[in-house]
Amino acid sequence: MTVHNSEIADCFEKLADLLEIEGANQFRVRAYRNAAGTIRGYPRSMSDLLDDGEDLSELPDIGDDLAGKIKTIVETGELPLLKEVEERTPEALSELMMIEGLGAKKVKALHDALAINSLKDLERAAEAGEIREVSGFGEKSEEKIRSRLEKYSGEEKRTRLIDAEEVARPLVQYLKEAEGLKDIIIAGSYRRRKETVGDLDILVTAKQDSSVMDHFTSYDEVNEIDSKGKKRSTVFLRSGMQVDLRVVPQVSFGAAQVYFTGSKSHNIALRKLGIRKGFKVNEYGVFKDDERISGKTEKAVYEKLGLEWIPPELREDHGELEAARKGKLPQLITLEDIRGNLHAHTRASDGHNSLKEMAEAARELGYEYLAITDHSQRLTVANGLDKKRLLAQVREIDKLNEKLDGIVVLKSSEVDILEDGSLDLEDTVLKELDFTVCAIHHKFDLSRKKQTERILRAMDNDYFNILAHPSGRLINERSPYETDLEKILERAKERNCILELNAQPQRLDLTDEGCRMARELGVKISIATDAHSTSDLQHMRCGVDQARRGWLEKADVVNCLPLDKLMKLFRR
Ligand code: DGT
Ligand code: CA
Ligand code: CA
Repeated sequence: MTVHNSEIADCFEKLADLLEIEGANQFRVRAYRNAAGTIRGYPRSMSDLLDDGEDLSELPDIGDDLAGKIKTIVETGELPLLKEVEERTPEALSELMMIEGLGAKKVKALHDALAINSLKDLERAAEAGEIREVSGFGEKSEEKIRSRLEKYSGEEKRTRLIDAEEVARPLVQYLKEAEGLKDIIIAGSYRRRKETVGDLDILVTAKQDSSVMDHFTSYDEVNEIDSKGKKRSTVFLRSGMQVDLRVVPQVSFGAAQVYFTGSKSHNIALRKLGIRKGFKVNEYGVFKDDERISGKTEKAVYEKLGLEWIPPELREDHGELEAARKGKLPQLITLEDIRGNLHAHTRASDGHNSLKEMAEAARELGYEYLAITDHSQRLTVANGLDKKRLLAQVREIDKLNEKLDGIVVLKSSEVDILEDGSLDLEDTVLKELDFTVCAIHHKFDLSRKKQTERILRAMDNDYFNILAHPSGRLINERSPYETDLEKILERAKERNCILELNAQPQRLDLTDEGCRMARELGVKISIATDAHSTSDLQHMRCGVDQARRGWLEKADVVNCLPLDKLMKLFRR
């Protein structure tokens, strides 16, 4: 059994939640949360690092104590401290914190006043109108809780792509060891690089007498075998993830890849196109009068239908068939097109590494430039930089650039957009920067009209360059704040502003649809990692995946530009 990073992170997050509900020291709570953040999304698994004898206390935000706890979880699958805390404080309380608007204090208040210990209790109390009676709550907040509970329970549980990768990679590794296995591919939404996946759809080809099905169902992460057959089996893994494995004939491998990569609406459009041409299209091939005329490779299947091969990220029936027919598919951006990163933090605010460490790590990735965008003063929780500290950092970057070869560090700031749309730093400071990254970090619940106006007004500032994480959503955690994206894009176009596609795996903000809108309106995008540590710089690939789903080409993305061209773009 391998313990995944996401499980360790979940463990620490739960511990942080419960400790916070108990009213524990804020620093202690934050230490567990930060550690969870480092571990989730870390490019290598903690269990591998330990196997290689690495010192975990050298990871950002992990001290000796936490390193020891990680080791315990990896070795035993549990954390004794969490068990201990769970005995005092009902475990389900941490789930209540998943309801938007319920922080630790409110959860504790509800627990103390109404003995609410679970989502069920909360639902019952909200229905009975008891919540409004608790001090700190009112009719309005009760109503909010009720509607959010409804939304929460109605949501199907989907796994973030990065967490799915962590489950999928070792499974594929394992399956490859099966006797007689030939090809293997993960199809479905995973291959389309959707930001969340419902389940994994794995396709294999194998020799006649292959033991791949037995091998699959005896994987030690399998929790439950839902069905097992010669051609298809479905299991549930310990992580809760459903996995479908299909063994398909070699002659149909291409057709099966097309079919099971989907999306369903793409498949339906293909089938309709086939019918118009007198063909039957299914997971076994393309057929004319019951004779298979194609199916071995994806390319051959598309070709028979008069189409160029379509990249999986585009297979959503959003016009890709027509583009493929006319030979006008976009030349989708790739990770290799990226020349730099325009959003990164250092230890000066809430990052983990020094300026120099970040710059060297970016150089290691082959980048020409890295922008340091520590928070502006208002964000005290993130140790934001006031005017004096920012200007000192500017001088420090100038000095570093003189010494450093092979990469240029850009001077920037993640400037808070205040409620009235003004920026958190004066123009006299902003003019010392190469460009700005501006973002909303508070007052998420303004009306759509007010929130939109706030952003439009911010863009009127001549020093505004990039709108960071434009919707503020956190996948599976926080809904986007409400805005009129079209209006924002139109103003961005007018004012020469850029929108960010934040590549943090839990943000991926803009959405794929937002990217498409931006491209259509001619607004440029910055794909940026918002890195808080050197390892976070690796998340660029997650942003590129999302950009590809949004039809973006190299020319749409500002950090594909060489530095001189980029700097011209920033001058407004
Ligand atoms: P997910 O798992 O919810 O993230 O989304 P998918 O796209 O992976 O969907 P899934 O796992 O239900 O099925 C995998 C693929 O199989 C899907 O993308 C397209 C194909 N497929 C499934 N059901 C149908 C169907 O009823 N009609 C057609 N034409 N294709 C289907
Ligand atoms: Ca799927
Ligand atoms: Ca499936």
